[in-house]
Amino acid sequence: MKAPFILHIDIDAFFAAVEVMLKPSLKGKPVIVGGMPDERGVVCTASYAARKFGVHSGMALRTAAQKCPSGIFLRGRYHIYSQISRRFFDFLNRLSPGVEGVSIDEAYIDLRGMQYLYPSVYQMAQSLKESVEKEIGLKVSAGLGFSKLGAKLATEVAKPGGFFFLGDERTFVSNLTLEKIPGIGPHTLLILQGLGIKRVKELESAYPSIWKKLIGPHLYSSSRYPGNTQGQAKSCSRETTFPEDISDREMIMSHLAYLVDRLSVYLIEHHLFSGRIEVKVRFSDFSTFTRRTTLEFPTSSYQHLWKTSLFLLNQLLKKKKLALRLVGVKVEDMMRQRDLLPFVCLKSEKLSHGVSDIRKRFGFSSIFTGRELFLEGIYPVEREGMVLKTASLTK
Ligand code: TTP
Ligand code: MG
Repeated sequence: MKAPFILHIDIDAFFAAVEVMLKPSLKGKPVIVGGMPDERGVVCTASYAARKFGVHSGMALRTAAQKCPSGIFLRGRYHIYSQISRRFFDFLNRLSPGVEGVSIDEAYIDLRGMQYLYPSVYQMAQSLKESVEKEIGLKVSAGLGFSKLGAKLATEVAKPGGFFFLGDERTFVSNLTLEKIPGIGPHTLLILQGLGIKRVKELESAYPSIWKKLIGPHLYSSSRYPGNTQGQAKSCSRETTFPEDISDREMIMSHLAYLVDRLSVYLIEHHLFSGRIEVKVRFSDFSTFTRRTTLEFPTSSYQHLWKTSLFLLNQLLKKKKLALRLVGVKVEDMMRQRDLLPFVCLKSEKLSHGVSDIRKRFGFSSIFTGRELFLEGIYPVEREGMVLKTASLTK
């Protein structure tokens, strides 16, 4: 089958684009989502108009304000972004049985078998891109490829708003620097750079066996097709930078409890169970540590996730005697309910599902744990949750 059958789609400037859709007077303006210019915390995303000033995701809000004094800063409304993300994935899942979610606004779609409905695979890809845009009301970029890597790299070329096909993926990839290749971590990168290797083609000629291991599978193995994960992300995380550094352990625990609660709701809503959990802390000197563990059994229950996160947090807090700047939590190794029937009757699992049903009817904030209530005095409480300083929905 010698045709490019993998489509990668990524929503342009996602959070900022949603804000513009909801308030069209922001169109073409430098919109920066993440918080106010004088606040701590980082930019979640910026509109393309703001990017022209050098603003990007992850940049400190204060730096963004210096670079772009005319920026329109917004805190972000995460429940709206997740609703739109759900619509995006529901739509993709109706198009193809092979959809692999990469993050909140990004997915691979397996087009095999659908080509008979269109005059060519290119027209099919373009037409699907347009139908996604129509469905969600936002511009997306799309890349067509023989492999997931090729499709994703094509999307990067297509951004913003375009559609692209690399053609000869192997040649394109061989000209890239190594850090562009997913799966080559900082450690490997450092070793290879130490050997004087910067580009993929240098690796291929000097160490063909390493090239075969690191790059080959991306381009040629059967795993180059999107897995049938029905739009399910491989991991999901929630983190927040505090308005001020916190040394009070109870208060740190309350923040973590809230983030764990949000993750539990995410898992329940998506009929997923998590096999692993990771807690992250950043101390006031910006040093960052993470600790992860395999859960006793896959779960979506708040109680189980919380118990393990608290254990990990306590270990992390021993690292330094400093106040904390950020706390975060991530669930990984997610699996679907149907693979786990023996576990789903557990009492705490049922309790979390019950809480989730109440929240569906009356809003997230209709029910909180006692520990979460500590946060009420600090953050505004809206129907769909508390408005933390930076509740980023990361990959
Ligand atoms: P991206 O797809 O990486 O970025 P984007 O959609 O804003 O812009 P583009 O794809 O056009 O380059 O991430 C999707 C959303 O995830 C983004 O709108 C905001 C959120 N996000 C964070 O909250 N923190 C981050 O560090 C990143 C990279 C993204
Ligand atoms: Mg995007």
